[in-house]
Amino acid sequence: MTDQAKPVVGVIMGSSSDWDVMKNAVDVLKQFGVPFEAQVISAHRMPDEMFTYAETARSRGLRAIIAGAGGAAHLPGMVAAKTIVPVLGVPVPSKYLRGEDSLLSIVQMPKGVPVSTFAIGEAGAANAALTAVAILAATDELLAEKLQAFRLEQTAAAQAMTLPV
Ligand code: RP5
Repeated sequence: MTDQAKPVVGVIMGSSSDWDVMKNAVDVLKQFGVPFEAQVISAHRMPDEMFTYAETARSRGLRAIIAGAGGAAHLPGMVAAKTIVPVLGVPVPSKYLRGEDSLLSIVQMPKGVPVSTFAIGEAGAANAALTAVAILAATDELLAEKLQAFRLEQTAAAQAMTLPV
C-alpha cells in the first residue's frame, strides 16, 4: 500500500494479522494527508528485507517509521539498529499475553538505540501516527496548524461532556 505522493512515513508490521491494529496508524496519516507506505516486513521471516528496508529508509525520504509487532516483537528494535530515522514502536496484542510481551519486547531497548514505544493496540497505533505527524510538523507549518486544530477539537469535545447526575 502506497500513498500517491512520495512517502515520508513508513508503516511496517510483522504480519498481515497485525493490520487491524496498524490500520489505526494509517487512518491517522490519511486524515492528516501525510504520504505514507505500508507493508508487511517480518523480522524473523524476512530478515534480509527488513535490513534493506531500514538501510534505505532515509535515502528514500522516510522521516519516521511506525513499526508494529506482536509477541517477541523484535521488528522495531532491529529496524532502529539499521537506521537513524526515528522508529515508533507499536506493541500488537498477542494471543496468550495480550500484548504485554510485545510491549516489554519493544520498550526495553538498551541505551543508545532508541525505539519510541506506544500503548498496546489501537491507541498506540494512532498515537504513533500522531507523533509522526508532530515530527513532520516541526518543519511543516500547514501540518502544525492541522495538528493544533485536531487538539482543539478534542478540547471542545471534552468541554462539552456532561454526566448523568
Ligand atoms: C509477529 O508475530 C507479528 O507481528 C504478529 O503480531 C505475530 C503473529 O504473526 P502471525 O502468526 O499471525 O503471522 O511476527
